[in-house]
Amino acid sequence: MKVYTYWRSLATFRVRIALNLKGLTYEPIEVNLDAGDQHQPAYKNVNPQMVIPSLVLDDGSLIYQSAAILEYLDEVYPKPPLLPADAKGRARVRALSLITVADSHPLITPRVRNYVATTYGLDDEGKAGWVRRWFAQGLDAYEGHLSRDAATGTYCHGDLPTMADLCLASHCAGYTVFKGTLDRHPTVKRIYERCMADERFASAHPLRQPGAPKAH
Ligand SMILES: N[C@@H](CCC(=O)N[C@@H](CS)C(=O)NCC(=O)O)C(=O)O
Repeated sequence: MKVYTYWRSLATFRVRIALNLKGLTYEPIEVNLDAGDQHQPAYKNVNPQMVIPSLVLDDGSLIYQSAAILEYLDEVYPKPPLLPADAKGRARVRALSLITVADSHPLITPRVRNYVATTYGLDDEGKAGWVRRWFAQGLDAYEGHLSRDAATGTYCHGDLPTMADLCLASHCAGYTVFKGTLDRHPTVKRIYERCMADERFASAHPLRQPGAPKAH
């Protein structure tokens, strides 16, 4: 299978972790978001939404949207599972995942932050402030849920990583790349540190990908 990827893409970070957890190999194909490659016909023909990640299976089928890709991988390669066995647990893990996938991350993607910067005249620090503001609001939501729920364990849901941890890791990685700190979010911080101590998460981190800056 092929994965259209770029070092800084947080949605692709989620997918890279899942592929690592499942022990799957893939061919990475770079889409340089900073150069605008996502808008070129070569990629638009693959994914008309012009966003990454895209997963292309060996039979040529396209799977897109990171959450759909994670669920596809989990159904086809069930071990280790990314979702709990019970319906209530699955609802909780999906809900935690959607805090970043549906609510926070869409506000900070390059197309949105560049539009806001151009329209309202933000400089680089203004753009970073916009990004941190929405990530921080998502972190408040994560901390509120994770710190009070009995289902929270070593990871977001119990003592094994689930889809929620992949999403939380992408959220925290984005926040810290934009110079945010997790000091106000101790439960999130504990879980994120646990995730990143695992090489399957750590090696998928944006700053460990080819093309990433040495110091960011
Ligand atoms: N909801 C989508 C978001 C995809 C997305 O916006 N990806 C970003 C990179 S993380 C992208 O390709 N952005 C291109 C742009 O904003 O122009 C998913 O989870 O896959």
